[in-house]
Amino acid sequence: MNTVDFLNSREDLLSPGISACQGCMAELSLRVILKVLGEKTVLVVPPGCMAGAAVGGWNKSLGTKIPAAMPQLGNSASMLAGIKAAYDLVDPDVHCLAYAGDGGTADIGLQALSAAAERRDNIIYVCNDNEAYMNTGFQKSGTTPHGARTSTTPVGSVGRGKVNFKKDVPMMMAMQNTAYVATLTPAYMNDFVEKVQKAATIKDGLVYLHVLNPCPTGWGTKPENSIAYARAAVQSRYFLLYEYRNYEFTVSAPTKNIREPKDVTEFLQKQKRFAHLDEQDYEEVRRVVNSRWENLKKLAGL
Ligand SMILES: Cc1ncc(C[n+]2csc(CCOP(=O)(O)OP(=O)(O)O)c2C)c(N)n1
Ligand SMILES: [Mg+2]
Repeated sequence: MNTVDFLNSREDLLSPGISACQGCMAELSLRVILKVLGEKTVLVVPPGCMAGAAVGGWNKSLGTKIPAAMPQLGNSASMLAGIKAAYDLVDPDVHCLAYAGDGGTADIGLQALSAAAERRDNIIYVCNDNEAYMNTGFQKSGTTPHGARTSTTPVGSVGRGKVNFKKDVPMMMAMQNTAYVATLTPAYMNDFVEKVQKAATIKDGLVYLHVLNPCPTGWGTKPENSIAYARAAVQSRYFLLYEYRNYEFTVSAPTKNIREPKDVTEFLQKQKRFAHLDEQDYEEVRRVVNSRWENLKKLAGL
């Protein structure tokens, strides 16, 4: 069955319509993940866009058809590990899923996440990376890229966007031998669905899925172009698609099959958060993108 038919055959477990911003890829990604994992899933979503828009729900009812709860911003992994321990007593096949933002993952929730991976708690932890604290008004996070304008890394007489570079959380998780790590984005839906399907089969520890989800509101892009930005991120090697399991890295087909990578400007140029960047900045981004790709090739033995 092809991916479209497969997804159409699965029950939609998220509130109908779109309750987030137009063009929000975080909502699409969560919808697909829930379709793949199915109704025997328990969800936690810490404060952030998806807790507010999709899961917290309206009129005192949940926005999901499955049990969902909101942990604190920093403790999703530890709270979910406790939920999983309780479910293991009644039904070990229940998927325990966290869908956390990049701020809740790369910054404030990192200790809880790393500890759960080290304990090999059998939970599925998804980082919805929209590259800033979006729900509270575009503040910089650890995964905000170099140069990006946010409300805490302004552009003008006081600065030129974020000075430091993006924290590479999936690589950190691989380096601590997390049971399964994958990077994914909804622009490559076959790859996306395959990785979530694989995540559902992992029984020996924590699954960490890092999803790049363009955010039109925070990035200053048109809602109808979100998928195009996600595709440009992959095609320029700004965002590398790969998997890690048992000390082995595998570069995923959409990244592996790139013959002529697009220039990073394909990804950066029409985003308002990068509007102030000049050729020297682009060159710096190219240098980092290239180093990360060379590093991944070595790890994957390419
Ligand atoms: C300890 C703590 N600090 C700050 C907040 C306020 N807060 C709520 S949502 C949010 C943004 C979270 O950003 P991210 O995790 O990237 O998720 P996004 O909003 O981008 O989906 C913040 C800072 C909070 N809830 N708890
Ligand atoms: Mg975010």
